[in-house]
Amino acid sequence: MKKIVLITCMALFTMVAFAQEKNKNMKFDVNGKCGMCKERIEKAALGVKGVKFASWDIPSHQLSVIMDERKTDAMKIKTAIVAVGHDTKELKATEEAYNSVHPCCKYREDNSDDGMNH
Ligand SMILES: [Cu+2]
Repeated sequence: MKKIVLITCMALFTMVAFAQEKNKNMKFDVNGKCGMCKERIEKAALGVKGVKFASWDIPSHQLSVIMDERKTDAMKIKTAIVAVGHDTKELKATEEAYNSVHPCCKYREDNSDDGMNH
């Protein structure tokens, strides 16, 4: 019986250690088009407490973040990003937030990658 308790404790400890990384690396899709979007997305992500690094790649639409999982989680970052008008896979920006982006950043109407024109 003691052994089972010990194993359970160790398993729990391991899970917690894995779940709460200080410098957790994450990548997820964020919709956008150009350098202005990049700035807006990164600024929004970095504005979330616990986010140490954010870099959005224009051609692949991938946002890479490094965050402290004890202070934040992916959902909080996504919430901040949709609040400035950029869609993620799980969360979509409201019409109001989307309409606040610059006209050249309207990624929903036109999916062409015109990042070079800005
Ligand atoms: Cu843009």
